[in-house]
Amino acid sequence: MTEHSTVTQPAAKYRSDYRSPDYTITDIDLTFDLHDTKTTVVAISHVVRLSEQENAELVLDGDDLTLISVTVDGQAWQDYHQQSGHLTLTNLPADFELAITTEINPEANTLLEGLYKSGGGFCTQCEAEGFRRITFYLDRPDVLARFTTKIIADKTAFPYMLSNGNRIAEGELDNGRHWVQWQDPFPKPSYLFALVAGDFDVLRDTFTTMSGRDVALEIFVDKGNLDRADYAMASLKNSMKWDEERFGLEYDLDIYMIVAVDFFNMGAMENKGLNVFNSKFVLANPNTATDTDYQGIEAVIGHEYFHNWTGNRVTCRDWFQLSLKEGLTVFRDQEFSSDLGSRPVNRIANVRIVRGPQFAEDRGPMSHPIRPEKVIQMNNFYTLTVYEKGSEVIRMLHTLLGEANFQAGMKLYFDRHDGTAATCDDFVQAMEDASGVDLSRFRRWYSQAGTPVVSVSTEYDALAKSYAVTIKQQTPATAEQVEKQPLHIPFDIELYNSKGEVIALQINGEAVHNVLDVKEAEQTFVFDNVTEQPVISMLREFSAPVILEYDYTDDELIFLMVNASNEFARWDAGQMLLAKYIRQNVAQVQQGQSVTLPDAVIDAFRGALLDENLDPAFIAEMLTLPSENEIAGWYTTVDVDAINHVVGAFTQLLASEMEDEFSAIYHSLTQECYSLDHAAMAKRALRNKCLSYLAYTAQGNALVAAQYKAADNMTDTMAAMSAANNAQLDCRAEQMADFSDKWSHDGLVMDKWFMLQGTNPAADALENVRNTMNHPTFSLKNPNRTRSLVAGFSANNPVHFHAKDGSGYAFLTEILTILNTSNPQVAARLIEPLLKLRQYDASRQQLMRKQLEKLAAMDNLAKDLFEKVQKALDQK
Ligand code: B3K
Ligand code: ZN
Repeated sequence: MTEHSTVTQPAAKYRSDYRSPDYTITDIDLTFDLHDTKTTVVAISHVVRLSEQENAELVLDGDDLTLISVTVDGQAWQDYHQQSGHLTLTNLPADFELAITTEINPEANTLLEGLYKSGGGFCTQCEAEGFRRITFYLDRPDVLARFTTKIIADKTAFPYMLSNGNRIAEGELDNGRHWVQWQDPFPKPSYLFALVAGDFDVLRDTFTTMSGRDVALEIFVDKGNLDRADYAMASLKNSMKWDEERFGLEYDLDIYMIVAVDFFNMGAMENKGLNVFNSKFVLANPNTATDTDYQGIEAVIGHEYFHNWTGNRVTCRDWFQLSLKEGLTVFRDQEFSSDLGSRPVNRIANVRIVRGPQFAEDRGPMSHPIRPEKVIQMNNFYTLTVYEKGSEVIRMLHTLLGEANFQAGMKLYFDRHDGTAATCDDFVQAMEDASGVDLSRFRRWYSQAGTPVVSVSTEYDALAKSYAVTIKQQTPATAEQVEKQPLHIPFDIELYNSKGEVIALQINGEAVHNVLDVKEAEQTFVFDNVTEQPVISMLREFSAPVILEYDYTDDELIFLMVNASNEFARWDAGQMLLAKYIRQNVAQVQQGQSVTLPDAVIDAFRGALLDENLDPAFIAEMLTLPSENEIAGWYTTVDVDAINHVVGAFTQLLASEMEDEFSAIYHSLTQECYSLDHAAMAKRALRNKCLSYLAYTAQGNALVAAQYKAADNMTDTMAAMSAANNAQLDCRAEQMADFSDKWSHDGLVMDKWFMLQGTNPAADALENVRNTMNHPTFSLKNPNRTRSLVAGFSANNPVHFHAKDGSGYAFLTEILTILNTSNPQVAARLIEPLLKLRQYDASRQQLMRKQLEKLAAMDNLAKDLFEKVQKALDQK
């Protein structure tokens, strides 16, 4: 850690302080002479003054750099000074060539930001502000330059040397080194720069675009991993085709490269023409990857590809606008997965994330609008709010405008902003102008933080044959924003008669759309010609990221589970029914009473399990209880033990009451041969869901042990291991030992095993986690390993993380103290569960506070942690 990345009182930046730059850089020519510990970077930029002030200073960003020389128009330049992350040049001409030579140490770069070593190779990560760790530069997204990059390295160790754009020249040097030069014709901000050098196996293919151009596709993986790259390649081709068909968007370079690396702080990075990926989102074959892994690969490959238009061709003016590219690109990747696979199952998975961790973020000290107002460390704002809620905001626009108007808005957005750095307002304006839909109140979604609560009451008037629906909205105060205003909420409803038929909606005799425009704090809609008391389905498709409150009877929910016209609404009714009884039983358990569930509720789930008209993957979702973390979010003060007890008891109750059905379906879904199509995945999903319940019955151990032994794919292997882990079956120990023997050489596969250790429900879970840190495959230097084991425990094992003696909190703090120096970005992710102290009882709060104060007292606390620790400690 250097003085540049740790500061005691880091400064905040505010969205309202945006100023256009005084200078811009139109072209940059980079030369990298790569060496592990001393890489020389020569950056020759064409700088143009934009400011009218002739004496404007040029303030370049730079972190952790050794400055060797500065010249202006070929002359050594003396008028500069270097200070806390900046190189400031003065007395400059209006238009000049700036040459800067710096030295960096990639091997010592454990932050994995800037240029670093991953395994034997070099790679870069520049978003958000990593380019300043490579050279002094205007490291802000509204400075767009054409990049030319020359790379020099040892020929044997680094046969492949890659950068953005097209390869324009290459050659040999006499000292065993070689060079290559790349040119990217598209002006781009520095965060999209990438460089990779190493020795790889390469999977090659081509894609012919809609206008008939051939694009070379290349996926670079570690040697020996070629048999794990096919699915990524297929996903890439599917993405390219889908973006042409659904959005009319064609790829623009002649080559698209993806490099898989083992050391990476997040999922992947959309660098122009040269994506760098966490190997987790590239490498898969049936022996190493589960169906969930495959789905993740498809989504992330799609996501990064879609950024080429939403992010790269049109980028962000400043980092406060991050959701402009991320919310929109998440929306696009969700649509991609939904168009290729099951729309309801994808929607359910996405909604679980919003209702679980995103709503939790809204309640916590880091709560912020999708377009934040104040930032200390930008990397801290790559959040579920910016990404997932950001995508929900785009989805609401799509719901309000419809596909045709939405696509017209996209087209107008590209017509206006292609090749530039834009704002969220620019995007909404294009949508408004193209559709004619008034979005004035809708814009508040960009500036207001928190989760709105929508409470509904209904009244049926048999005499007037009218049905009144009163909708109230209110957003509770959040950490840094107390005042809230009503939002424009698209509220999708349907009414059913007792036969389960849809009642056409009309108001004053006129047909109305099923998406109601809710804009006021309170609004009543009176539907007429309703000839019997209807059952209402609301917030269909989760049409807005809000909490719905309505007093449904059990009968109504059971009715909707069977009769709602779309699968999402049927699932949601099931979830509401479960929620009702989970809440009731948590209260019972707190009173020392036992857990009960009415037969009618069990029968409703039995009905879903046995419904042959339903997609098996959807049935598996119906039978999935909300997570303990999601349930925790329903309470002001969370009782982790009672919640855990109720979830466990419900699982056992459903298992024993429905054992015969689970068993019959489990055996009927045995697959003769493994395949990766959606139908086969769906069957595995339901079969393994049955196993997860059967694990709690008398036949559990035998069944789970047999599945582990017979499994010919990682999905079935992991399903058996998770079942054994969750139900603490006798076969667990043997399976864990066998798996570790078999896969210790492969960190990516072992992550699944580390995750099981982290989430182990056993009483001695923490001791096991500590022992597991000594496993030869484990390393705190690797973000994937760290997340699997440590976050497996701290984020996904609430009962043990929140142990009453505070041991879980103390453990996390030990890890954070180490990562604070080596990789603060990963530390800042891991600290999340500790920030939510306000949601726990007084004694736990005190223990959590003690750990946060310990961190706050560190004299080298990284600004990544500083920002979060301070917010948590400040929260009222
Ligand atoms: N844009 C990157 C995320 C960069 C995170 C920087 N800390 C990946 C993505 O969202 O596609
Ligand atoms: Zn993204």
